[in-house]
Amino acid sequence: MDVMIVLAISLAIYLLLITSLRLMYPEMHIDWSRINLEEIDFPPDFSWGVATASHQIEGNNLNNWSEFEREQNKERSGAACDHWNLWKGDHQLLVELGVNSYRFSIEWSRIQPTQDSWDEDAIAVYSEMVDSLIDKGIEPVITLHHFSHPVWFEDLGGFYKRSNIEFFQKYCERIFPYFNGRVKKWCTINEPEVFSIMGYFMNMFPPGKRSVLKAIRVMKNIMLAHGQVYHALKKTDSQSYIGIAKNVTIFDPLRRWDLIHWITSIILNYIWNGAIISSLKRGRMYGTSMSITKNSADFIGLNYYTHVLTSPFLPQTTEIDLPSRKGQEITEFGYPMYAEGLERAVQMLSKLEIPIEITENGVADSTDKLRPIHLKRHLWVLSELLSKGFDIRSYFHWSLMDNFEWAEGYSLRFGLYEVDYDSQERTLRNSGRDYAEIIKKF
Ligand code: IFM
Repeated sequence: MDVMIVLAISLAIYLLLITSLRLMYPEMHIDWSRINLEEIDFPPDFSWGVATASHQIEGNNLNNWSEFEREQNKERSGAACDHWNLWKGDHQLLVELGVNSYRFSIEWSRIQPTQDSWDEDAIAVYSEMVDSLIDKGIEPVITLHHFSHPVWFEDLGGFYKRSNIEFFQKYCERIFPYFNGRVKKWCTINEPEVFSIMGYFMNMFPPGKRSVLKAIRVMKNIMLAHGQVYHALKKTDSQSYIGIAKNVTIFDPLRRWDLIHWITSIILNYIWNGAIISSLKRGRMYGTSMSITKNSADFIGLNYYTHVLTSPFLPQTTEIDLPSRKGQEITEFGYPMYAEGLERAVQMLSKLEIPIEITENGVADSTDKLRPIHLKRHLWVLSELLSKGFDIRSYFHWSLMDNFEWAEGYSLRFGLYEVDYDSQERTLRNSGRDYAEIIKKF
């Protein structure tokens, strides 16, 4: 055959393939200048909340993270927001915002500091926190594992070793009855994909490894841990409402006419999102059958922040500015503000056919220039999704106040309240005022 004909046919096939991909996976962008962000509507039973995590706010925890900070000479979490001592005042901040829901995590390393000891005083403090929230008409939502765990568990190999899952399960089974009855909504694990990829592939989280295979193994184990804990706790109380908080980052091809960019984005979407959805829906993940994870969630928590434009040159760290589309605002985390992605993330998770809780959404913005618009755009998208009939029950803003942002330390500020780490003073930001106004309307 003539070389020209072969080339023409190849080009036609290539174009057909790219066109089909572009049609199948459109990258939605809204012309925000045409949108009235005040036009939103939420049902009266919608839950309005904020979220935090123990290691990021409590201060002076001794766990896998504090060890990692020391070993890698990273910024220390130290006193953090000293929430362990100041929590009563922080609960007042929740009242000031007018939220009716609060998602926080309880720190395994405080409750079970060594393999054989249980700190009843620590449990009593968390118990007091739960009572204080309920007294204020705020629903407590507890996360059982939010990136941090005891040093002894890490020393045994953490979630890298499948046989260690039982330690986590035993801990959850022991702690659950203290709160059950007062706490209905539980998240087993926060962001299984972030935990495994950052810790075992990106070397940004403990234990600081760089291996794809290890990351995949940990992701499978942590999903098994979720499944086991889910079933164990449901056996204790079938009325409890238990899910997992999944970070959905959408991977879009940087150049939408480049097949290699498409292939990269499809692979990354599977590793980050598809594999976990498949474990919950089909009980299969990376070719492994894990029946315990099938239908192991009463709701799916969505932590939504951004999309990542991919090419084969994958970043090896989060400490860089990622590519963005023309006109997109870049947040202080280096990724773009992309509220449209919230709709795509909800569509993705709606395949699970269970209620969706927006367990996190927010922005790193030390000057609060972007946060008000960031908040309003995401709530506008949410309101549209509700009007289209998606079963979304709550919105938890990340975060109540500035806190320790893991590998990024204190440089990134996600709070509706600004924290002065020297005086531990909290100051409401304008975005916090906006959020309170919106909550009041509904
Ligand atoms: O601070 C984190 C949180 O711990 C998990 N989800 C993303 C947040 C902001 O990066």
